Amino acid sequence: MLRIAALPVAAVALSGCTVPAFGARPGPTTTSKSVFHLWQGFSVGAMVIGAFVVLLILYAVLRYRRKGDAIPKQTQYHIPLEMVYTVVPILIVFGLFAATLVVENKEVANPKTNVIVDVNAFQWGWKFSYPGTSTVVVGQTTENPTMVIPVNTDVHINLTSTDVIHGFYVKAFNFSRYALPGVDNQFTIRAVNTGTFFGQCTQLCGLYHSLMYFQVKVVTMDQYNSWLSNNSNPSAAQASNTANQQQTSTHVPSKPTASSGAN
Ligand SMILES: [Cu+2]
Repeated sequence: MLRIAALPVAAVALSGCTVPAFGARPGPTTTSKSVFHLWQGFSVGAMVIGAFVVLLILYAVLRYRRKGDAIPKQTQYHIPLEMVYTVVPILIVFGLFAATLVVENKEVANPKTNVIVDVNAFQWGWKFSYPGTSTVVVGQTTENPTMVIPVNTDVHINLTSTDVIHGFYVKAFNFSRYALPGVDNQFTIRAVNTGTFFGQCTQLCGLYHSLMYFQVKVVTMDQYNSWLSNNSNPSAAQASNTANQQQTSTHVPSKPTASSGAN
């Protein structure tokens, strides 16, 4: 019985790519792929158990359907069977818990790296600054600022908020974190595919929350380095730092091309 239950789990572990996606996507980062495989494992497990339960129900319905008025033999207190149906679900829950723990530990691991991005959320936009350089990208609402990061490299993110709670969410990364005022939320992303990925604020944070977009662009290390030097702007970095300190909730974008269907 346990061996049968272990089969689909082994199938997922050994050949994650041939198992159906169940509506999710592997995404471009190491952790997005882990989350995806966890989702596949949960889905396969749920389907196996669901099928098992349906078969048992069908068996009971057909085998013990009413045949005359005699009450069939009543049985209870089958201790071994009761132990099995208590212990097996507990083992399954432990298995799901352990698999989740492994993936979550990957998500919160912060390996040492030289690539650091300070991500600051504010009403209603994002500021991406690269410590040790004078490169700063700021954009609000429809300006859609872009965070550029190198591929196959651990990128350490320091996530903060200037005013209220925001949510840093990149759908393709299968990842979301709060940006909290007064809290430095740290995490590490390691993208293994290049590309441009859509991100947005996921915490209702005020008037133009629905326009609080950004992009993450994953490029090669060479492209990243040349982008950094091309966008280095000491005076802008200085100005942006000062501006950031002065940002208030009255900072309203000049042209909010609001489309209510945008979000
Ligand atoms: Cu927000």
